[in-house]
Amino acid sequence: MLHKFRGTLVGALVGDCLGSNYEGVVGTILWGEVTDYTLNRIKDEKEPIPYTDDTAMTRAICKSLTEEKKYDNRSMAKAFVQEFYKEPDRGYGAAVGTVFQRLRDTNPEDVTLPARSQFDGQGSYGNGAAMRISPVALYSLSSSEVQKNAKENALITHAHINGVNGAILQAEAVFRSLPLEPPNLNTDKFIDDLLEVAKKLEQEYEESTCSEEKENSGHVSTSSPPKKPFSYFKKIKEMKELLNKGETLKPETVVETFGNGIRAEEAVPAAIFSFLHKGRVSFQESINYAISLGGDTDTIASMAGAISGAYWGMNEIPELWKSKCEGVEEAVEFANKIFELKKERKDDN
Ligand code: F2R
Ligand code: MG
Ligand code: MG
Ligand code: MG
Repeated sequence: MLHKFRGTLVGALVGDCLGSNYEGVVGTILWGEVTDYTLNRIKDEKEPIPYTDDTAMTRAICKSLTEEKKYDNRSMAKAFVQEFYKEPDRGYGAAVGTVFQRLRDTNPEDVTLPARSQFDGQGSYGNGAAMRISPVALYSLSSSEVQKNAKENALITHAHINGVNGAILQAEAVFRSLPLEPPNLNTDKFIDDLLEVAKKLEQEYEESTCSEEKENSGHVSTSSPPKKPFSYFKKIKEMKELLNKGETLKPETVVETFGNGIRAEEAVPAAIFSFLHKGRVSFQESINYAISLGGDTDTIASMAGAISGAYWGMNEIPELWKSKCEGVEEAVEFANKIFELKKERKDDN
């Protein structure tokens, strides 16, 4: 199992580093261009290929977990703030810096407060919570713990339900890949499990907004939750249909179906799809494929890399990528520590 913990964190890291070369490219990218970069041109890189905010925040989660030896949201918020002010130029989202500034300057008792005031009280729907969440999947002992910790973690920066649910589903995808034995991936089962999670999340949200409306009737509401959240359930169902068509899928069709943007509702399904469609072939294919979708390439490749790395394990990640990307050693060290921590937690239970 240790090689799968390492695979998860190093998989997320190499996806970020390699994908960042193309972040923001509009439209899909030719397969030959992607593979020429990831398998040939990077051989000439003299300096390590730098990681971006995706990895900086993943490392902050690892740091908090391994120092506290438990999940603690105040410590998580502190780790994000420290990491951001240490290296603010790692390519963070435009709005998330304001959250870190308010966390640092006001030190609120409730660390989710600054994020909740963004975007007229709706919060950010960016993919920044999902992109960093893989260590939470490694640390957690059960699916319900994955969901609880991922939600708490997301809320530090992303109050929008679509940002939160995206993080939960990404964490679940990593968690559910860990025990699988490659190469015979049962994609239908994998999707059905995620469908169940998405359905429950959407039902819970509907129930909570209904009871909030009842409580607020006659009062002026201070926040404005989105009335109809994005349905990850429907999108994952489309994923199943697309995969079962058995045709060669044009990347354009895939981008039309899922999108490839900075919104969690686009990037998370695109990453899960990249794993299910190409990740069953090899780790390498899932990264190259995720990048070829264009758009938010570092983040989609990083999330696909975390899921695929959890499935294939460290040994299946190309040596070239492990030797060229910045921060591989630290990712391995964090994986080792979280592995030990989880073992201790299992023994105590
Ligand atoms: N920021 C980037 N890429 C831009 C270019 C970086 C360049 N390489 C450089 O170095 O300068 N990438 C990173 O950001 C994404 C994660 O973003 P996150 O953490 O979710 O940030 P934020 O600011 O919360 O949300 C992103 C933007 O989405 C829009 N937005 C979010 N919620 C909204 C809402 N409710 N209403 C309207 N707009 C909303 C805003 O424009 C936010 O700034 C990853 O791709 C990571 O790699
Ligand atoms: Mg980034
Ligand atoms: Mg990105
Ligand atoms: Mg380093």
